Amino acid sequence: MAHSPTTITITGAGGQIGYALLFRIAAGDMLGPDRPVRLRLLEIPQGVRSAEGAALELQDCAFPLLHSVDVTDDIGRGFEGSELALLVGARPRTAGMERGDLLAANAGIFGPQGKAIAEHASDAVQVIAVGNPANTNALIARASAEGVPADRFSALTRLDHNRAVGQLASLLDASPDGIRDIAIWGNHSATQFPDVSHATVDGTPVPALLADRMGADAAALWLDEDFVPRVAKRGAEIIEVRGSSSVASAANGTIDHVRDLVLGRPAEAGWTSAAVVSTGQYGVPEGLVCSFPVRSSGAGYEVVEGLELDDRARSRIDASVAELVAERDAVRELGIL
Ligand code: NAX
Repeated sequence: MAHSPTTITITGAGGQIGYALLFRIAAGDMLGPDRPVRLRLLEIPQGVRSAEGAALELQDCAFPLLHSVDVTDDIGRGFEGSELALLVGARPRTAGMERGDLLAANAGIFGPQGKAIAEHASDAVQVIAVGNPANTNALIARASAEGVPADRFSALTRLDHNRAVGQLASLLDASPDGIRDIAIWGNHSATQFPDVSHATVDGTPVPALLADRMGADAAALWLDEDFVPRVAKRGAEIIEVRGSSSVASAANGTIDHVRDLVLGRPAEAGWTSAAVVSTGQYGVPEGLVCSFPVRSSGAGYEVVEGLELDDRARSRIDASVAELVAERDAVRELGIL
């Protein structure tokens, strides 16, 4: 039976990531070749022309799956009937801006969007925060979306996950396909912990592979001083080399995140990573939007539980979670939560 069109809202659709995302969604890369899409591009007035330009180009692609495109700066209309709300537009940090200022500016975006989602979106809506600070923006949207269940909110750490897979594939001369069970823990920030302690390459444990290749001490050093900071600070590296921030890879991570969330991820593909609302797993305070290793059978992400964490992992995860707690507390101090 033919699927009816899925209604997808993309905020910040006139921006860079929006431009990389829209064409892949319309081509069927996100929901597959049998699901038509109805796109709602939500912008602020200054971004509407750019989104309208993208809409013209979408028309020029004549994508068979593209049911319709609606560009608006009306928040209620933007989320009307939305089944997938991709919250990409955000207020970037500018020179001299303190964390509190950044959180307050983004609360002014993600709070009203959460409320509009509760009022206008489909009962089945899934909300994905991409705009930074992504974890706390998801927390703010959730707090403002009365009646929408917590498990409908997630934030993007799939780009970090893919970056970790890419780094390991390159070092070990392996195909990314053969790499399983990497995990990104914590915040989508420089404090995140990319964890390979449970990972395998073509079935062989990564810690053993690294120790064989460089010796156990050198492997531990490589992980702490090369791999972890390289993945965690990859965004800054891209800016330095490319002269502007990650765009195509961020759009690709978003596509991967939503596809696995909605269509499920084959068990043989192993885990992936996503920031979801904690229910207290691994001691992460309830309600924080924290990145965990996750699985999906197509009805949302489930945290992979019961993994053993050594002292190194525990202290790195605790440090990133402490940053999430500080962000949440700063938002509370502003009277937003
Ligand atoms: P751009 O500045 O190119 O685009 C942002 C767009 O959002 C603009 O068109 C702007 O008009 C629009 N916008 C601002 N406020 C809005 C509102 N209230 N409603 C609707 N639209 C609004 O940024 P871009 O490069 O596209 O990045 C978007 C966000 O993604 C940024 O916050 C960025 O930091 C974040 N990223 C998140 C990543 C992740 O892995 N979670 C990685 C990539 C990226 O850094």
